[in-house]
Amino acid sequence: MARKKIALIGGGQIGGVLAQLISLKELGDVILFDIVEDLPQGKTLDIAEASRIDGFDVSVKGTNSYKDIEGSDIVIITAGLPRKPGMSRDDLLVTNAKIMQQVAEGVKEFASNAFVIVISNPLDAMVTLFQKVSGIPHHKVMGQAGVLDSSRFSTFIAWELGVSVKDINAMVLGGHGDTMVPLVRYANVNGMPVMELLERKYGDAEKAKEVMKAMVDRTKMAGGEVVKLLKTGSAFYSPASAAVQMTEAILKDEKRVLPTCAFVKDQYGADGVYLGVPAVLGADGVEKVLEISLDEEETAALNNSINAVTTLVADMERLGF
Ligand code: A3D
Repeated sequence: MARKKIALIGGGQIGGVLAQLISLKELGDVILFDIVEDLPQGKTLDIAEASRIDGFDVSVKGTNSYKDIEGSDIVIITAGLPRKPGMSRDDLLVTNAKIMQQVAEGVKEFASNAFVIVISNPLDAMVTLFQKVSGIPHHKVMGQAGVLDSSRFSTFIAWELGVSVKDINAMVLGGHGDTMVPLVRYANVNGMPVMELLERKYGDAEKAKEVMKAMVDRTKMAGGEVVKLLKTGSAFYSPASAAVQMTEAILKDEKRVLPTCAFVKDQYGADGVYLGVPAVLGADGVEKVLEISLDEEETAALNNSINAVTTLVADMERLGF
């Protein structure tokens, strides 16, 4: 079987970690594209020179030419500016939309058969724009946000309960912004509801709710917390890990159920929009969106998030994108 080819568009912080992780896991040959001359070549040379030490054997190369992404099986896009302290993801809209248009043209020309995972912010709008410009079918174009947001939520729960993060199952739905919806009721530790464990820990239902609310709020603001500490950019290790998990699910036809920014048709009260939902990822990309029942509060929160996403996409369209 021919080796898979994975193109990374954007050779900045996330792009570099993606190239290293994909090489370490030998998921395929890596081509790292950036408009900055020599940057992707330098990063990939550095990574390749660790291959003897880490024991991986794939081709990992940098380029400034879209021609080199030809025949890619998967394209992961991180091109675009990250946030600086005090900025919201939506503040990046105009700058990153211009970049995304160029990227979509490049991918359309040279890798239109690829599956595409967008990471650039504002995520939901960038996925929508990429799909519109590239014309690649909806089930092959998706965004990474929910895997990371869910991992952040899971990490906070694990710390709070003093148990292994490996046993936490917690999911975040909706758009990748302040309106995201961490699903508290479904969060569990190997099947045991997190809320019950918190109530037992504190012997007080109100206190348990307070502690959970703090974790939910921290999850929603987790990207900003990292931006504030880094001062010069945003999270990059964890978004790269998240996109690699999605890549692996597709390349290995794993049928993983991962919160994905997927095109939703008449589900969760949304129709014809990209939104964070539980999706089955396999050899056909987004193979299915799984729908679960939401209570009144969860439905209201998700509707609020759908509104935020549709408003942002409408703003983007009004600006001519
Ligand atoms: P950064 O380190 O600045 O890398 C971005 C790269 O894009 C730079 O190397 C630029 O040279 C390159 N670039 C700029 N214009 C173009 C272009 N036209 N074509 C190709 N490449 C170009 O940023 P980063 O890697 O830290 O973050 C990348 C993006 O991911 C930003 O938009 C972030 O906001 C976003 N992000 C998303 C998440 C999610 O979970 C969705 C998390 C963290 C960051």
